[in-house]
Amino acid sequence: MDFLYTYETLKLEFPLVGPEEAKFVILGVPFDGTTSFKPGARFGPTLIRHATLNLESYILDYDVDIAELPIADIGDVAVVAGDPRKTADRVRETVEELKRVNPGAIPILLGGEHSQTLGAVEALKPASYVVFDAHLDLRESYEDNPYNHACVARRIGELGVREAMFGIRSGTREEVEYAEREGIAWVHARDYDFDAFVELVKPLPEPVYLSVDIDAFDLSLVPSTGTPEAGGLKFWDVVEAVEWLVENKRIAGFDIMEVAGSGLGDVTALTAAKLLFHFIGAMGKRRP
Ligand SMILES: [Mn+2]
Repeated sequence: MDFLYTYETLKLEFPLVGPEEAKFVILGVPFDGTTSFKPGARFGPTLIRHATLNLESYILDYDVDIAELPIADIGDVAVVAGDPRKTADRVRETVEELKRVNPGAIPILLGGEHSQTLGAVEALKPASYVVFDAHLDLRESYEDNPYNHACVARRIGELGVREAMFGIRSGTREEVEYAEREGIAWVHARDYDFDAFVELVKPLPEPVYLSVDIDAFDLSLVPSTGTPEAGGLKFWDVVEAVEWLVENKRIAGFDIMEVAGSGLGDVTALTAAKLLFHFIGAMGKRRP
């Protein structure tokens, strides 16, 4: 099938199926129009796909070969340069198109600015939003734009979606007060552990949209990202949380965002690719 706003690009190298029959559908969002600090997120989707060439499709942790799972790659969204709202509209329409032909598909966004998660959440209407991020992203507006990457969690909360955030180590006093007023739960990266994750996520209503802003990880794992912050999470901490989530909650969609970089073999993209394979592998292992 053809999507209105996507185009062909580098794809995962193992056998893929069409979006109509896929369980997992990859969509690149090469947008970095409101990046505040370090540019390059427009290269994230391509760099992540390229980084997967370095990985075995067999995930030995789970005894699952993800090359045997029905995965589609529908290419990248044609972005509207500099306009996060119009680009997120295209993400929303693409995900809506996908869900019309294949309601059971799980969209997986590879980004690209975190602002674009909003489009997928609008399309999927999940009950809850679980996010790993260094930043609260709860600003009303930033640089005169309410659809700036620094506002994405605020916009998602306004849709009536319950939110829980992990790996946080950056925000303004206003954002902290807003979270408290609205009952938005968040865990500082310094206080993060598996028990804290399960305690907050267990009561959340399903389905859950899971978003990983790659800057949640420690800087050593993700040097190329739009707004890097020292003091982040370990790789296996996030994988363990993802495993619990896919085992215990219905998943509406997943994304890995804010991967930047300028060259093949980028460390940040390698971290993202490994996480991508673990998400799909853990989903594949999950009991039906
Ligand atoms: Mn962030």
